[in-house]
Amino acid sequence: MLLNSFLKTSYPFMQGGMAQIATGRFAAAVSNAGALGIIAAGGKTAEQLRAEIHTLRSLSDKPFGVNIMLMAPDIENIAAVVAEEQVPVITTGAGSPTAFIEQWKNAGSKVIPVIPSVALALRMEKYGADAVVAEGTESGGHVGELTTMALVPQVVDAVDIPVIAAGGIASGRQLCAAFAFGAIGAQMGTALLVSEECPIHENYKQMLLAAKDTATTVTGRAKGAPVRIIKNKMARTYLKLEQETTDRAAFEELTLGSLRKAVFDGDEDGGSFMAGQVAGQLKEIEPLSAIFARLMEQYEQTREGLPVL
Ligand code: TUI
Repeated sequence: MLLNSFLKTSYPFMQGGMAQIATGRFAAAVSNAGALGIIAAGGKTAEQLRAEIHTLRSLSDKPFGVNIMLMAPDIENIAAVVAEEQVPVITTGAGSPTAFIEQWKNAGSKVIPVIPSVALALRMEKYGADAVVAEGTESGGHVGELTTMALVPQVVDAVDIPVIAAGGIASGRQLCAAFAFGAIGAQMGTALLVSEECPIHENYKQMLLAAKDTATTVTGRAKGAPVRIIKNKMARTYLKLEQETTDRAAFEELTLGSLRKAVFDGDEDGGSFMAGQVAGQLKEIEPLSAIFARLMEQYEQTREGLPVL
């Protein structure tokens, strides 16, 4: 079964979490354009999250999801809100959601943890996850070690639940590769940052359009909180800071704080501009509908052009 049948969307795409960026309004736009829009709970209080869910429901009657950032300090209350609101799809990141899966499934949600390894995929399957997103280190934000190319086929071989590919997907060719790896569809984040609908500061969009293939770096690897961001003054400061700070929570707060500077203020020196390695591919700002239509067209062309051996 492909992701569009699994999620009841038009396209086999879902949106990545994207803390501070993916509001109810943005997620509604993604869902209305035919993919699965996802509200990011990261950086929000439980009641702020509830308000975003209500905003989305006032703007779209399509399926949607909420992404739960598991390092959040108020995680118990956030987990309770998505259960109370009977959110159709719940994705999780930056940790293991095993403590919440049963609660969410009892509320009728599909639970789709985002994982960076086979071991975590197997654990999620055992605890009742409906599918997993296997996310390669090409992604923006909090990342694992393995590339999408190495990770996705190994996860597909290891589990019996559906696998969605993420990390390094922003074109129809990459979507085609995701299917070749055995995934049922793709999760995308970075590719959607340059949509007209995406509510990030204009400077953030311009940095993405100017980015080259090598524009991103990973901060925090040594401290167990690796985060891929665009190389700027902030990134260089971080790489230095992580040698001095050991407190993971302090690091997360700093990251989310500087993420706000990027998203809302467009602070090119002080902001933490999370982006995946596909940033170098992004060439223009388009409506979401045009991004999705282009991906499908490129996918068809790629498929037809594959060599028959
Ligand atoms: O979660 C993401 N991407 C994110 S979360 C985020 S907000 C944040 N910012 C700074 C510091 C921390 C969080 C920005 N981008 N992607 C999914 C993902 N999950 N990638 C890696 C993981 C992951 C890591 C460890 C999943 C599970 C895990 O489990 C460890 C364990 O065994 O508990």
